[in-house]
Amino acid sequence: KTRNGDFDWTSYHDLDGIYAWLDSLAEKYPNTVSTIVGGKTYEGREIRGVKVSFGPGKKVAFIEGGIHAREWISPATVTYILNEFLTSDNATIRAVAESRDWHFFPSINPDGYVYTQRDRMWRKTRKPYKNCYGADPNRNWDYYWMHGGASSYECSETFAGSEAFSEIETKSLSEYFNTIAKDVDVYLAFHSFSQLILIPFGHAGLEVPENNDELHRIGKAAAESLKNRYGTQYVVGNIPEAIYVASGGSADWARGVHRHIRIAYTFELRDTGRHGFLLPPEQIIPTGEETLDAVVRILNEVNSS
Ligand code: ING
Ligand code: ZN
Repeated sequence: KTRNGDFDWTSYHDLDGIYAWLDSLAEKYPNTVSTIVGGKTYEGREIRGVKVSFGPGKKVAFIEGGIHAREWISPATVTYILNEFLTSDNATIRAVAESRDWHFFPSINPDGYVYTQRDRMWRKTRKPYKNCYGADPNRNWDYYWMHGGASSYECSETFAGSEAFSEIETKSLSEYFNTIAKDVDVYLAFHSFSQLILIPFGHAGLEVPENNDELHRIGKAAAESLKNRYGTQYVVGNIPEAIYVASGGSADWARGVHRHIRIAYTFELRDTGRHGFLLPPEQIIPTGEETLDAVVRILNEVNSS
């Protein structure tokens, strides 16, 4: 679908537009969708999401987007997938949607996202530090915090924060996550750009998860399904080999602290640099379609193994 009510995937939406659409889903699908607050921000906003549940007794898949403010294709893709799970009549998509409870948080750095309306290339949070604003919320989670690929200088784009969970956004969202973690078995984070499916862990020292082989196998299957749609090529690998050493990421924390969460990936969506963070809005729907194919494949692989 390209439209659901007042919302579509032919242009990028601001935070108020996304939040209003989440509210409209809870009204439109009252038996299936409820709005949830996953945390709060430095400037006093809520980190808002929706829970999608087609019935009791399901494991939970957790989906986050927008941790980096300028990566606009991430919230757009997360809302696209959410919409398909609610509206698709494709039997495979329906079965995957109904195989889990879903927690969708399209924009987990709302202050930063709002700020990108004025400063399009903003990445970090908006908490003021001594000389500069903001920490990198994907260097701020409390698992091997500051163990490589992160900066202690507050003006750096990868400033890890003054301590682990120094940012209210990561601290409050992690506390929310801890309340549901026992039921979670899949964690997916969405970034852009580079066309990668990243496997934990990112810190220095090349620790790999106990199920590294499984994560590579499922990741490659997801990349194959994604490519089958429009030919878009993704590379699959552990974070340090596929991109760079980077510690304090959200999916590493979910996988590393909650060891029963065996399936955790970070996607780097389109493209490979031609447009970079400024991906044209004409690419939102194709990116949504192919990424949905990958997510459906991941869940199908997990559900059948
Ligand atoms: N890339 C990610 C970043 O935070 C990453 C790569 C993913 C690092 C997962 C650590 C963990 O730097 C972008 N583009 O943000
Ligand atoms: Zn990012």
